[in-house]
Amino acid sequence: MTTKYKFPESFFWGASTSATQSEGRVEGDNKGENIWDYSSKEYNHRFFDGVTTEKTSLFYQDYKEDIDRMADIHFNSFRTSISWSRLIPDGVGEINEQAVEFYNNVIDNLIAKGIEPFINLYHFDMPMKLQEKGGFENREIIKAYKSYAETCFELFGDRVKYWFTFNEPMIPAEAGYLHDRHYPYVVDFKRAATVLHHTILAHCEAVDSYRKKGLDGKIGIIMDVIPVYPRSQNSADVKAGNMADLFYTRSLNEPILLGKYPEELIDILKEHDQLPDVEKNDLELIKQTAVDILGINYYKPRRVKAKDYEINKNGIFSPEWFFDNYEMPGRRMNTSRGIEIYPKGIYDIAMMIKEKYGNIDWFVSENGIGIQEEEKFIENGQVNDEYRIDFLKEHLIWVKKAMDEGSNCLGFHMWTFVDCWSWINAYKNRYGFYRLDLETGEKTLKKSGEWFKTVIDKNGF
Ligand code: BGP
Repeated sequence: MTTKYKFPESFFWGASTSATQSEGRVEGDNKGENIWDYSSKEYNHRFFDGVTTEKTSLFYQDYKEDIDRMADIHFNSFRTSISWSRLIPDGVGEINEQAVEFYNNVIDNLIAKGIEPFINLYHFDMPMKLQEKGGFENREIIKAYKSYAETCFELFGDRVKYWFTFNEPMIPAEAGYLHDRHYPYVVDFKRAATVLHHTILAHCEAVDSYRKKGLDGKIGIIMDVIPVYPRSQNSADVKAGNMADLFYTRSLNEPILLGKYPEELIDILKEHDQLPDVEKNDLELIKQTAVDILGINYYKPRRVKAKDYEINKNGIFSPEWFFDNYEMPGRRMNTSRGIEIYPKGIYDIAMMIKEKYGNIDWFVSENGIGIQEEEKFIENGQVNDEYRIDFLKEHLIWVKKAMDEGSNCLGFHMWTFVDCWSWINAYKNRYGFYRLDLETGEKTLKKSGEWFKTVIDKNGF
């Protein structure tokens, strides 16, 4: 069969996961608690079927076999994160030697199998001890994060060549401090803005530390640079779209990728008394910091319309004062996850990166489809997930088109490798190339995993 969509020889193929979602905990591992260990226990009703972080996918104990499983389907790269609270149980201070050994083993095993480790430092998982002191709301966190990042560079920087400071830094601010989805379940825009500002500064400090160490590798960040689609070209809809873009995308992309907060945002926040405290050197630091590589997580587009009703502006300030989310009639849905499927979005992102953000090197760091009750699709012991193959094909075709038009896309990582635990949804929706049997811990390759192997072998399909 001919390969219609051919990717470059050097293309990164693999999958991504995160520490908290995959490692699990075993007795005596000396891991410190993080906000997910805590909230999945204390706010158990908020998690699907009440599943906590205790057992998540068992990567801590199965890492050797799991890396063999990756090699079996010919991955040449894999992203996971380091768990801050595993490495430094109190967030600052003493290092957990068992964690050092674990991460060394993971990195060494990956390299031995020809799989490039992509290591992320923070995937939503604040150590509980630091959350108790205010987490990202407390400016002190910048120092703590910088020191944690430096510890990681020192311990693993000789072998890890691709580092990432944060995964989707907007989420902890937005879900944890504005929309009541993640712990600490605060609803307060100014506090969310403070969290975001401190996160950006922590990112800048870590990049700076990495550069100063003169290590031979690249450092970047993983974000969702979501394209916004207004309902229509009516000026009210377009304006609503611009506001959604300003608050949820440009507020983060521009400081990280252009070195500057958007002026319009500052003006609006000033007008509504929502500006976080900004110290003298903060803006200079943001201006000086540039990344080498960008990871893009893409799941869904953002559709927006003008507000149906004027709202009472005496309440808690919110970006949703300026727009309504829009459910486009006839949109194609992933009903398990309740989100729209729109493969062209990945192409639009690539073009946005090309046009607005200097065509920086990037890769798809997450893309995938979560399906509830996936056991329904088991045939002869294997999940026959044709829908996942179709989903990946469609997205890859758009990635390829963007590359043909000059986008510097370096690879594609599927979310995820083995079905993993998720924030809020726990094990409700399955995303993996391998199915995890929650009862037995057994991991079996799905049809999509077999298909992905053929794609890697041919560098295309
Ligand atoms: C991304 C996160 C991942 C993963 C994924 C799927 O935003 O970076 O950690 O969870 O979404 O999300 P969910 O499992 O909630 O459907």
